[in-house]
Amino acid sequence: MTPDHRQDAPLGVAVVGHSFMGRAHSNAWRNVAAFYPDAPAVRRRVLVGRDAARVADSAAQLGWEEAATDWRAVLDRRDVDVVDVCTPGHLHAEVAVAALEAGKHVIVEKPLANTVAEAERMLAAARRARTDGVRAMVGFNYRRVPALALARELVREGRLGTVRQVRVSYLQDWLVDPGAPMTWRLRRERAGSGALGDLGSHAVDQVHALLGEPVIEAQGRLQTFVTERDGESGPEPVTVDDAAWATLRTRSGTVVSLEVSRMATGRKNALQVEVYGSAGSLGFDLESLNELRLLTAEGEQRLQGPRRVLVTEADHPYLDAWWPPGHILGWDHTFTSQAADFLRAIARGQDPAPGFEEGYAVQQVLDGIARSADAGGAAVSVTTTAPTKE
Ligand code: SOE
Repeated sequence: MTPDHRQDAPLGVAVVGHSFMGRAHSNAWRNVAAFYPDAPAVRRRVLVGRDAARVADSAAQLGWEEAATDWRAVLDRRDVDVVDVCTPGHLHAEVAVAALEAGKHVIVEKPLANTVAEAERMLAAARRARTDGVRAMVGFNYRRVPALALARELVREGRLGTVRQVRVSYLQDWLVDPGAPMTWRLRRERAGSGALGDLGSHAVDQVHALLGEPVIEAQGRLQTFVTERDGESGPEPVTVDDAAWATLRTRSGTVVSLEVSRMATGRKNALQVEVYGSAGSLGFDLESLNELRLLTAEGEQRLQGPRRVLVTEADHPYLDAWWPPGHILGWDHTFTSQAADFLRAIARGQDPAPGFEEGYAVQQVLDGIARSADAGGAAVSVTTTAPTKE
């Protein structure tokens, strides 16, 4: 039985960053105790941002006890046990490494880092901290979509037979308009890459999670369709990709076709996954996130065909925490379930999944895709195992 940790002192949480992801994570920290009462209790101690007035407003609106502007000072606080990094990518390594060195459990929004070198430093810090019981996790929240968690179970149980092909795409359209303004997400020094890191990281993590084996080879292509956008003081160069394509090969020989874009007109938030095996197939689309399309070759051939499984039963992953069958979940629930899994891992003294090892592996694949694109699409080897020396 899951132990009840409610009698222990609540864990103090700090979130660094209060834009889109900071809000999504704040919502999770607010709801986690109500829906996952077996997880350790939390206190929402402090929300951190650069602008004192704006972060104070956000903290009040989102229900934080305090607001602060200096994340380093927050790391000195004894009443903060968990640091949740929701900043733009260029700050992930600095904040996460310092937080781990201060003995805080750390969760970092995806992608883990902007570069492999940063990811390596973060992983080394997480490994050192692990020896003191400090835990580190990457926020690949789509692992907590019940339908995708079920898909993973089915693949791992061998229900689809030998998996030969995977198609994974993540399509959005918020950059279709060339008049859409410049943001940090379009600056290499802030974001590391464009659609590749932002959306491709989720796609690659799903491949690793579903198949349970690493990608070992990549061929890639990157495209920037609109090369200049209006910034605060005039036009600025866009220094990241708008879209990326890749063919990946996993260790056992599964071939993956990957496509990500922020310029796919009409696609709002379409993470689509299709897995084709020798005995069946499945399909998922985040825009209908409670559904899995499943084909298992059972019974008479003339009656076979893909069927829609509504993944809302109490024995589907994560559903016992939420609503009765058919009362569907949304995008925000994944963050609450993620927070619950992180807290339980802390309480049990176990490493959460995905940890920094898995975040590092994704970073290596993204780097392989970019290296291949630089080399005109040539196949490049990808090593997803982190170096053991620190
Ligand atoms: C923006 O493209 C974004 O918010 C990503 O950064 C998230 O990870 C994804 O869940 C939704 O889209």
